Amino acid sequence: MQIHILTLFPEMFQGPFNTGIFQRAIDRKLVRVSIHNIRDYTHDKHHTADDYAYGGGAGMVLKPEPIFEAVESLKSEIQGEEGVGALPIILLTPKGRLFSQEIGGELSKYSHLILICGHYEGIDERVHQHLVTDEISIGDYVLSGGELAAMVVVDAVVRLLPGVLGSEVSAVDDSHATGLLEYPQYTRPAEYRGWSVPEVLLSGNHSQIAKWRREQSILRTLERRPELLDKASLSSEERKLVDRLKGEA
Ligand code: 6GU
Repeated sequence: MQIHILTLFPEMFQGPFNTGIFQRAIDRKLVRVSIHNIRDYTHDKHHTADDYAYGGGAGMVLKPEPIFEAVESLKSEIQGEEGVGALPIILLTPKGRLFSQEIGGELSKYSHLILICGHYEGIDERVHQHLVTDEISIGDYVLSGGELAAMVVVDAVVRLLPGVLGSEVSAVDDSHATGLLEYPQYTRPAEYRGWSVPEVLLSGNHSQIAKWRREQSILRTLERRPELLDKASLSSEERKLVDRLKGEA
């Protein structure tokens, strides 16, 4: 997958993509991330990317021209390559649809993504109306710009690309992959400061372990994020368990 990020602050992207799982994915050529400075697509000598809002009010608005030109230039470059299908052009903005594991999964299917980092003050409406194909927010709070949100989305998507994680199963049990929060994990020592690892995990009984983990996922989800249970796929027995526990609470 090739990911293009358009931003006014390219320096913010030093670091997150140069560590751990991400760096390994880049080294193995499973993903390429290119950062583009929106200012490089301006034509005046001050490289002006924003301007006053028509109608007045505080805050500057990102101008449409450099963003259109940057995206169009990338688009023609990308569409010259072979085997390119639909090309999502995604604006990161608190006005977007709420990002989720499911949306991460959808995005992981594309060969290319273009992400545009918006700014809190705003972006000219013609970009929303006539350029982007999708708008994403990462939560109900306001960040100063879309950069951190773009990093969040890219991280969540890259983990899902085939071959990125050590073993294919690692992503399967992740919190949210199943629609439930993940079960508790333990490693050695079996007892630490008097706190023991649950007996069943030491038993070697794989079906009992799987059953315990599944229950723990359900319990933890019920405790912390009960609304997730409405959408999770549960067996009829698990449904009954949830209804019983809800009744007790
Ligand atoms: Cl995508 N951008 C900004 N500026 N703030 C946000 C956001 C995005 N998602 C949540 N808050």
